[in-house]
Amino acid sequence: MFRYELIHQEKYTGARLGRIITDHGEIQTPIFMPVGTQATVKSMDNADLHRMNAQIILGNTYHLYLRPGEEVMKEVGGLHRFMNWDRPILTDSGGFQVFSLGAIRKITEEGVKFISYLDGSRHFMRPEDSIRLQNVIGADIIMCFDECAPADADYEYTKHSMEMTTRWAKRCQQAHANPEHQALFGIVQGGMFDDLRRKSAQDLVAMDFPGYAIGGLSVGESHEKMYHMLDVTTPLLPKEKPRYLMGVGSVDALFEGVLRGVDMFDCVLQTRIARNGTAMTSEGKKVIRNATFERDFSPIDPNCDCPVCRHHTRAYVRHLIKCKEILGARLLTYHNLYFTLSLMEKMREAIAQDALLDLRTDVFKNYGIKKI
Ligand code: PRF
Ligand code: ZN
Repeated sequence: MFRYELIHQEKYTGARLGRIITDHGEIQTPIFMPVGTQATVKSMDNADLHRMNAQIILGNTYHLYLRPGEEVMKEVGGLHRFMNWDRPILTDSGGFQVFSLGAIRKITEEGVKFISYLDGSRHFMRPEDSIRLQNVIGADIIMCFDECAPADADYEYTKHSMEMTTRWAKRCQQAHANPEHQALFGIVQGGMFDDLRRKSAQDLVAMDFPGYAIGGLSVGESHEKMYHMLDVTTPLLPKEKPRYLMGVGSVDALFEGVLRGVDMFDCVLQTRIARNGTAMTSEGKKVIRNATFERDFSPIDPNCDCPVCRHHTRAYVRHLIKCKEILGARLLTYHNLYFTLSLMEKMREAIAQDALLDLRTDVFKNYGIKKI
């Protein structure tokens, strides 16, 4: 059932307009995927997500494995039923979360030993376990279990890590019990080394995955470095398959990724900064929590037509955030996601006209981003 269709490729850039077809419907690409780590996009319900036109959301195997656990997931029949979400879902494999959530860990060829962030209990996850869990969770797109090496890892460490990730990818492919309904993506690693990136991409492409992610970026390296690594990687990926840049979602990186041929993005930035009182607007990020906005009765973003901007003021949202009222976090989360999803829609419209560079010039100027 899973299929990617390339609709249009820009003449002078790598940008692609396309669509992904899954059992739970279509996704227009390039797309941003709101993150729903614990079977919820924090503070948003399904009606909110439909209203903002979220086409696909992301779940995390690591969190769902620890809570509510495999048995509950099995009994309810997967994450779609559990959440009552009927559009596409993608799950990350747990690899990255194990590394980013601290109290780990022994990484061996066999798998990863880690300590639960909930109760300190000991766990072991192998590539086969991640795939079994992702089969039970039942997302439309699932990810290989990988190691995301730190940005400052040396050549030898990164080489071994990348080669192990490729061996794990083979094991993931063999363990996958539901390839008819769940597309398993390979994840390119290789850190900040051109030759390791190329080798990773080549070996994974030879394994013929239905889609490819680019992992191990946005882990502390400069944006220039990240864009360079994308320049090295995306040209090696098959044109007829989707590409997903993991954990990236700032306005500048969304443009630069799309211009280099990336089709899918996810990031916790939008929802995380919302909860601490920051809005993404057409005029750049605004810390709505600041005193400047105490008597500002204009909308969060004058150029946004989301319900938050239509019905509420900066002063009101600031008040809610200051009082730690949960509605404050909710309103800003809605707006930030809406802002990002509309930006992706504008990008899709621009690509169809071979005009993404013009849109970038416009958006960057207003947002206050210097072109590099
Ligand atoms: N691997 C996986 N998930 C990820 C990453 C990765 O490298 C990143 C890196 N930015 C975010 N999420 N499996
Ligand atoms: Zn808005």
